[in-house]
Amino acid sequence: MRIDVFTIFPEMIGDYVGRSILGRASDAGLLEVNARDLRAATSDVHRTVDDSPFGGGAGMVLMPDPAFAAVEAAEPPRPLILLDPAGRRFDQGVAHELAARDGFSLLCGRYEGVDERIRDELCDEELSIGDLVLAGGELAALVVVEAVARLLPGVLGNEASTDEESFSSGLLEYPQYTRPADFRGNEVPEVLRSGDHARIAQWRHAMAIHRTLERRPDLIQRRGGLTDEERSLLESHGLAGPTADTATDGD
Ligand code: JBZ
Repeated sequence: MRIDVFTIFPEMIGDYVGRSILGRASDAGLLEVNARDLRAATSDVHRTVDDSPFGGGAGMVLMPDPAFAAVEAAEPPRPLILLDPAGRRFDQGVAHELAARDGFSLLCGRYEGVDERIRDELCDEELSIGDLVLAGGELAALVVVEAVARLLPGVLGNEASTDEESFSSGLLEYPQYTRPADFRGNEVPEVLRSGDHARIAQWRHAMAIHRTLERRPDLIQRRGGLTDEERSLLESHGLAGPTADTATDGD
């Protein structure tokens, strides 16, 4: 898979990719991430990529010419996706969509935003990683690159990514413990030290459902609510089923 990232901070992208699981994926030939400098095609002495907005107002806007020139020179894999707060929300479903392609490209906004011609005429889609305010699209781009790359066969090392297929799909993770068995008086649950793998699996499943119900009831709703089996699993572990609050939409 080839991913081109257009940015005024190409070293940020290259550094993160090189220091993470993505670096190993690149070395293994599973992934090619090209960080492309939006200043590459500028010819003025200051290598200008931003200008003040027509109509006035605070801040600066990413100019169309450097962005168009950088993209036209690279002929990047499409779709070219603008990271922007106005974009479609990026989530695991979108990560799977992108992971199914041979490649795609990301354009990182900076300043107060990008010239509208970049959005309308250069980019194919827009994505946002969430309702939070960033100074630029670079961190959002890295979120997308990592979430997609870890879905590619071979990238995680374990071929058929276990978490995507097991009972846990759509649930939060169960509690994890490592040594020591007693840390400052807080003990690891007995079941995890029992060696009874069936019982451990049941406990983990129950805890995953319980935690999701408590913290992210919206995820339970999205899976279509609890099955009868899941309800009895909770009950057999002494865990409360959904309260009146979480059993309904909250309305
Ligand atoms: C994003 C100006 O550049 C920005 C600013 C905020 C922002 C992005 C780019 S991408 N927020 C998001 O994914 O929500």
